Amino acid sequence: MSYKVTNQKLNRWVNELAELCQPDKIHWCDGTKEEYDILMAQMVAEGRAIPVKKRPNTYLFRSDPGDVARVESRTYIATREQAKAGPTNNWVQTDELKKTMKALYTGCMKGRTMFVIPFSMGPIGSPMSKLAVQITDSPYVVCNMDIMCRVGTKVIELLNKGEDFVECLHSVGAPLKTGEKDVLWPCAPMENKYISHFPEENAIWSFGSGYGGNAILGKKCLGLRISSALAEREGWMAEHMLILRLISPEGKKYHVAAAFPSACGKTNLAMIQPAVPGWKAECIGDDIAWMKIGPDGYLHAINPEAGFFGVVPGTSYKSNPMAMDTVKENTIFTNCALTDDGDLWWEGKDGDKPAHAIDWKGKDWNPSSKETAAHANARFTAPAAQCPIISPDWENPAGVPIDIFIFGGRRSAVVPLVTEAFNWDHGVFLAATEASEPTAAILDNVGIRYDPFAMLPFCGINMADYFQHHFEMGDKLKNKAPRIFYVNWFRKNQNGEWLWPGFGDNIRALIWMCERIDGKAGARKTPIGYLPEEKDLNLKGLVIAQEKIKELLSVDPEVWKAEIPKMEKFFSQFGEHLPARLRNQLDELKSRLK
Ligand code: O2Y
Ligand code: MN
Repeated sequence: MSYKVTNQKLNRWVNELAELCQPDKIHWCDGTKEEYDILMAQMVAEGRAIPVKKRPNTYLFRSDPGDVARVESRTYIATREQAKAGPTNNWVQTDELKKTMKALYTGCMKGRTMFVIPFSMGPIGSPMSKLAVQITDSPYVVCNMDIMCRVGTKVIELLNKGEDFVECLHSVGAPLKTGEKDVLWPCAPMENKYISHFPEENAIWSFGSGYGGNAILGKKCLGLRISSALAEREGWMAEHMLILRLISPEGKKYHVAAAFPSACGKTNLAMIQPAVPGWKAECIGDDIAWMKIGPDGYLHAINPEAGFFGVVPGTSYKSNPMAMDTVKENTIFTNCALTDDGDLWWEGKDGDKPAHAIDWKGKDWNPSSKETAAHANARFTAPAAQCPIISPDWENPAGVPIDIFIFGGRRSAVVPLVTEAFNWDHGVFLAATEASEPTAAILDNVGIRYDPFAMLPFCGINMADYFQHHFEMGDKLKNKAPRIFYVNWFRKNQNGEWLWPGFGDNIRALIWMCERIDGKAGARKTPIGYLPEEKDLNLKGLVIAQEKIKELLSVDPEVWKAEIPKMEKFFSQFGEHLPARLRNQLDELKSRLK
């Protein structure tokens, strides 16, 4: 250990867990480049990491085929009473889950090293940040955490001054017998995977998976599930939102926080290249926003993460040139294909398919292969600082003041391009009824999944309490609250063609939002909110048929009436717990549609 730890709670916790998990060694991480390089070199020597020749300091990992994504069915919120977790979470009583998991953790690190990772979510020392310590037996996780969080001795200095920390325990759940040869990607079978959260104790216990959000505990586990509980208790907001700064041709800055369910282009919007000349965008975060009311009364946001853990397939110079440039070096790729010339390939990358590659399972692949070369959830882990449009304020400890909240989903029909909420309560209702069509569906209109605030898999408290918390935040913010909008980039015409070009042209909807804030843009009142007329949108330079714009901005009350029973059914699961203000919003929508 290159530092002294005087935080007694931390020493006690690590000792207790060493006794339980029985690792061969304990390694206290310092987060330095030297440490990262040594761990990577070891993983290369063991055959776990493959250096990607064409990208400096970049490595490819291949996971176990049964350990490729977050597993919602194995993700738990454990509280003393079920009502605290609510109907949308997998609940297990705290003591019961601890008993089950302690049995699994007993001896689980035999033959392995226990790494202790002190880290900060958010700039170290910011009043909006949180300290945490992750214990893990995966060097792959250590290297990912190094990129995704702020790891190191500065965190230890704060802990030694007595600051508290969130306890994050992780094991791949694959102990080694004496002399047993390790597999390349150790993990436990599905029935032994547990991604467990104890929001009443600020603790995370993850077992059996080495992948992504299951193992990089700063991300969804702490960044959203534990933090949504902390935020409710402490009066702030932990949201599944990108943070973006837009700069108008006149140099005025607008800050946007946007929440979308998966596969709605969140990372693309976070790194947008505006198609309207004169407008610029800077990226502050692509996935999580922590927001507090500042001394000025406005809502200030920080990105608690230090890196991007982005989906690789579909990323290209057309869809997201800034992400492509971000991952040119110093990046960890997981489950992509390796080309014969020492680069990576994935479905949706620019250019021709390679004639031959090694797929994500390590097998020969060619364009006639039945399976994809990269896994659909293949990921890159890259430092945020490498993004060419990262904002100079992305690590500002005071955060940035948020002007605009955006919600949205992927809907081939019904939902217009952009809508403005009538007021905060109506905005909470729009967010609470955020919904998307499953992308795997080939046929349109096969059904929608409600994903309120894009938080369904990430809310560590009863979702009804989470809604109520948002109403109360609005009460505190009063006229300084962000204005709330809802977007749908994915509407199609009757022939199944996209109506809107998306990507850089999404700036046109964002410009309307900025102009609404400044009182410069018009709108018409509809039963579902304020919508722009064609003349209110900046469509200069966009070649688009007028009937497409008309359809994108249309609201059919009959079609919307058919949405009401679906919303009622979704809300009904919360019973009496549903905030009255949400019920009122639904009633008001009904009467506006009459
Ligand atoms: O698949 C995983 O392990 C992680 S899921 C994820 C990763 C980065 C950002 N967002 C998500 C998500 O599911 O929202
Ligand atoms: Mn996400």
